[in-house]
Amino acid sequence: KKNLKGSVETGPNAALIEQLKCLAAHYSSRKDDAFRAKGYREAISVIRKQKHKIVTKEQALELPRIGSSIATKIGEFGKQGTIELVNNFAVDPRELAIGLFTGIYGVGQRIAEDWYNSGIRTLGQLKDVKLHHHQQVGLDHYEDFNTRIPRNEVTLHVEYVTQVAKKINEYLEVVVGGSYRRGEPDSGDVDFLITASDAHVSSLHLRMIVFEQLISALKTTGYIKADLTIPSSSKWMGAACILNSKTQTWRRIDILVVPNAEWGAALLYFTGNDIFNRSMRLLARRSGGSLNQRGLYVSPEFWFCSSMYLQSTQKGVVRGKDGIKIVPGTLVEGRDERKIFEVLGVKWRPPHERCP
Ligand code: DCP
Ligand code: MG
Ligand code: MN
Repeated sequence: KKNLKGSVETGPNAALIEQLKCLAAHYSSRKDDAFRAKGYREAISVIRKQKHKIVTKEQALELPRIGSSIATKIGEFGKQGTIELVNNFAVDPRELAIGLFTGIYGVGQRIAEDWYNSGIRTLGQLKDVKLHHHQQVGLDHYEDFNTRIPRNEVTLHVEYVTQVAKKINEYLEVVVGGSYRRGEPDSGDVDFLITASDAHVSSLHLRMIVFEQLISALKTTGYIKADLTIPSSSKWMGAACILNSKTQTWRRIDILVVPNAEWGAALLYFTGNDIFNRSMRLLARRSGGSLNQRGLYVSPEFWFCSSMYLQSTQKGVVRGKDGIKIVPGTLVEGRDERKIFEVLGVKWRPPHERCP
C-alpha cells in the first residue's frame, strides 16, 4: 500500500497509518498547522507500536498522546475504511505533487514547492531537473528508502557490520540505536553507534578507524552502496544493502562515532524518540543544566541542583557529591546512560518506554 509519499507500512494498522500520514503531510505544508502535523506524527508513532488493530474512537482515546480530534478520525477509518478529509486532499494536485516530492531523500518542503510552482507534477518530469547527488540517489531509490525495514533485517545489518568491524579492531563495539533499540517492529533507517574502550583506542584513533578503515571496508565488500554524508557533519550517512538478500533493497544507514566518554549521552540521544529527547533536554534546562548528545552539563546561567549528585550551596556555586566545586559549563555525566537519568532525578526508563 502506498500513500502520497510512496512509503510502505506494515503491521495491523498499516492502512490507517497511511491515511494519518497524508493528514500529517498536509498539515506540515501549512505554517499555521505545524502543531496539527506534530499531533499526527506523534499519533502515528504510538499506533505503529500497537500489536492489535485500532478500530474505534474509544480504543484510540485509551492510547497515549491521542486526542479526541485524531481519535474521531481513527473511528471514522474503523467504520468506513477511509478518512473523508484524506479523500479531499488526495484530489488536490498541489498536495499530491508536494507529498510525492518530499518523499525523495534530500528534498524538503521548499524545494518541493519550487518544483510544483515551476509546473512539475510527477517524478518522471524530474529527469530534466538538475538534482544534487543525494537527491538523485533518493530519486533512484525512491521506493526502497520509503519502505520500512523489518526488525529481523536490521539485526542482519548490525551482525554484518559488527563482524567487519571486529576484524579491523577487536575493541570496536557496534550498537544500533533509534527505533530498533526502542524495540519497534520496523525502522526507517539503521542508526549505528560505534565506540571502543579508551584503554585500547584513543578517541582520535577511533574516528580514523571508523571513518577511514571501516567505511572503506564496507564499501569494498559491496555492503555500502552510496555516500550521503553532509560535509561538516560528524555522522556518516549513506545507503547499504544486505549482500545476499533476495530483494536487494537499499537501506538508509547512519554511522556515528562515539568517544567512550560520551557513550551514555550519545546512546540516550540516538535512542530517542525525538519527543522523549525534547522532554529530557527541557528537564535538564529546568534544573539549570543542559543536555546534548555529548553529555549533561551545568550551564553558566543557572545553578544546578539534583537530588542525587549535586547540591547548590550558594548562588552561582555548585558542588558535586564529593563537595567539589563544579565550574559552570562543566560536564557532569556523559559516559553512563543510567547516571544521566539519576543526575536529572528521573526514574530509569528502558528504551521501549521512550516513545511518549
Ligand atoms: N533525533 C532527535 N531529533 C531529531 C532527529 C533525531 O532527537 N530531529 C534522535 C532521536 C531519534 C534518533 O535521533 O530517535 C534517530 O533518528 P531517526 O530519524 O533515525 O529516528 P528513529 O530511529 O527514532 O525512527 P525511524 O525508525 O523512522 O528511523
Ligand atoms: Mg532511525
Ligand atoms: Mn537515523
